[in-house]
Amino acid sequence: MVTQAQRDELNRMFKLLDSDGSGVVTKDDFEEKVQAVASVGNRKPGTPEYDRVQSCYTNQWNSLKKAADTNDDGEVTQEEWLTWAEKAVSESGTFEKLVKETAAAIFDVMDVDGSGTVSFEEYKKVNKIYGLDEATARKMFDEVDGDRDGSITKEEHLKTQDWFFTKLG
Ligand SMILES: [Ca+2]
Ligand SMILES: [Ca+2]
Ligand SMILES: [Ca+2]
Repeated sequence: MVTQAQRDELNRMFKLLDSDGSGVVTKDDFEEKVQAVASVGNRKPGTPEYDRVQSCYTNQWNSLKKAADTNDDGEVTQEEWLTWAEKAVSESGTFEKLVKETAAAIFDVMDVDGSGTVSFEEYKKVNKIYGLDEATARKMFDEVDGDRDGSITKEEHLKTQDWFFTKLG
């Protein structure tokens, strides 16, 4: 069983996944993110940087489809998402593993120059794609940047993913 707070959060995640707002999550939603994210670092098709972004989102879509597209029609509906995600949340470790894998992949995408850390400039640009304004991005960045040195390491980034399980669990 999941709590109402967890269900609200899962619904919010579904909306984030549905980039084009069509009401279902399909490969197109991930394609759209590839274009948007690649444009941030001026990563052009054909470059290794672009391939990195593309494979990140292709993998995310493939895992999601495999896990949640129960009737195998290439669309993950909100119902399919909730059915799978609620089950995964109640099974210890399953959902956590997916969230962490996704978070790690997103970190690599945010780290435009491949320095191993994410600066506020990088963070701001990628989060803009997800509809966050600069003030909100600043607030989130400061929360994630645990040692306040002005950059986010992968460890700091992954640590913040625990909130879903600790706060709502
Ligand atoms: Ca969609
Ligand atoms: Ca489906
Ligand atoms: Ca830091």
